[in-house]
Amino acid sequence: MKFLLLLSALGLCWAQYAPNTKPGRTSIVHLFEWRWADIAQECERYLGPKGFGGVQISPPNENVIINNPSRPWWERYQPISYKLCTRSGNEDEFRDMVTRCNNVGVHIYVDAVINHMCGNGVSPGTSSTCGSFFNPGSRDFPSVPFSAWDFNDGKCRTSSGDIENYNDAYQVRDCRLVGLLDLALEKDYVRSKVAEYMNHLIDIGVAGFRIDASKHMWPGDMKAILDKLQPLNTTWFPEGSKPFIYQEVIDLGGEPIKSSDYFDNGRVTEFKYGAKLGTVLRKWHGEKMAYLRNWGEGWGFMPSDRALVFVDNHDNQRGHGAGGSSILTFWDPRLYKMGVAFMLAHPYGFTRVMSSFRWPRYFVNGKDINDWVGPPNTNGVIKEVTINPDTTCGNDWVCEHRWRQIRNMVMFRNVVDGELFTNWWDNGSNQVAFGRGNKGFIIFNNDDWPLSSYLQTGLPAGTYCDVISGDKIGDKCTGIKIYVSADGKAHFSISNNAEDPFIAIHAESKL
Ligand code: AAO
Repeated sequence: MKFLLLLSALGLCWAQYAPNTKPGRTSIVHLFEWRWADIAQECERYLGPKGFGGVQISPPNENVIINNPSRPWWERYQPISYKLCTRSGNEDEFRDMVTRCNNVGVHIYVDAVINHMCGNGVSPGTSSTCGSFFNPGSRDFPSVPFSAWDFNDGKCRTSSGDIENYNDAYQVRDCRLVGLLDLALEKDYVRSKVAEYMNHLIDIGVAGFRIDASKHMWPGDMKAILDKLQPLNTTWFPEGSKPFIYQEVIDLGGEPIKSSDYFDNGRVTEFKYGAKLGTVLRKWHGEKMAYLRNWGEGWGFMPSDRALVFVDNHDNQRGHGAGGSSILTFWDPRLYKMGVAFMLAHPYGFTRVMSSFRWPRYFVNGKDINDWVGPPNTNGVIKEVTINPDTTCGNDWVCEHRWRQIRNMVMFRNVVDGELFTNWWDNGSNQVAFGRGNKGFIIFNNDDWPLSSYLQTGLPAGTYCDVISGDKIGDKCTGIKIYVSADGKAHFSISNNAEDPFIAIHAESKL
């Protein structure tokens, strides 16, 4: 028993699996391509008060400036140095953001691009976000510094030097991902430079890292880097806290590299989650919501305590990465809200909400030829996130996290945290419901006919405000009211034509 207690205590302070969010805050939001100044304000004016646990930010280190096409979003995945200056802001603005967000209980998670530097074919010069010189041809990045010794050119055995076959794990780890210069992470010097960058961010006060392109690094090399990291800044975190680590590994099955290869280092992105959920909600391939009864490990997903889950990410919402056409995004708002609500209500995994910018999507032969378009900008300068009187965002920022249905489900997840998955009900088709202990209940109608059912909610008797159609404001409800009787049962009716064909109630939406 004592031994177990000791293990769990060690587990707590040395757990890179724990998201380091404040108690009662259970989700993070990816504010894709936002400026640091806007994130700082969003933490104070919205994310803190609404119960968000943290923000995944775009890569903060210096990247190449790409002018053809004009400033694509993906230029940020081509590092030039580890100086903190990008289109999102400089180091002072970064520090200000981290401090202000931490001070309102919202933590910052950095997208760490450490597998590679910029593309092999980029011209040498100083076209970089801090103006640092670099020469991809001679593998020279003097601002780090990295030189030809620090790349995997000698190790890769494909004729192009690029990854040509995902069925060969050596290629995937030792060759260039789409031509990106592959760092030799087996070298202690390279590991130390990467760790120095990450420790700088930890010093400033970040809470963890998304490790980009983890599939393309040997798990042992990554472990060696993580072993060099210092504990989190004690201004905001308990002494000895480890950074939260979640690794981007695309494992949809069928390739030799598995998510489980990376469990020792931290959590891993579960890409099956969004791909499958999209297929179910779209009712493709004979899928139906009734099959979601054993959602999670029962669907062949990784263990819940290793998973970072999301409905869409910055890649697969625009056809990059993996998942394919089933992925739900803000472009399909009705199904998207259902998908995000299902994710936030269900206990599986640690949840990340996507927050996007709108771009001029344009399909030619099924492919979006504008999939490269960068964030809203004026002559390359990222536009401010303006807030409209109705609390939505302007300047083409979509701000899914501010949609009432999504924002209120983030709160739902906080309220039901730790409660069991209970009271599952389905009609054998696409009408399903489930509860979380005696704290919350959600019901969906994705069938083409109305839903009308009298169901066990598990909740104490009372009148509850549906947080999907409205908000509880004081003792009033601006949406649908649900009456739970003494035996925990309540009647629900949901038209198949409802704007949002689902209802959610929880302990704090009780009137
Ligand atoms: C840009 C240009 C390139 C140019 C390059 C260098 O677009 O033409 O060669 O610069 O000059 C992002 C963009 C890239 C961009 C890059 C650098 O997406 O277009 O390249 O910045 O600017 C793989 C990786 C995964 C990666 C994903 C995009 O494994 O790590 O590709 N995601 C991260 C970031 C991403 C970023 C990078 C990495 C690079 O999130 O934003 O790239 O830092 C299979 C494999 C996957 C593989 C995909 C895509 O997936 O399994 O591992 O992801 O292919 O290549 C079915 C299968 C599924 C398969 C999928 C697609 O769904 O089941 O397994 O089909 O075939």
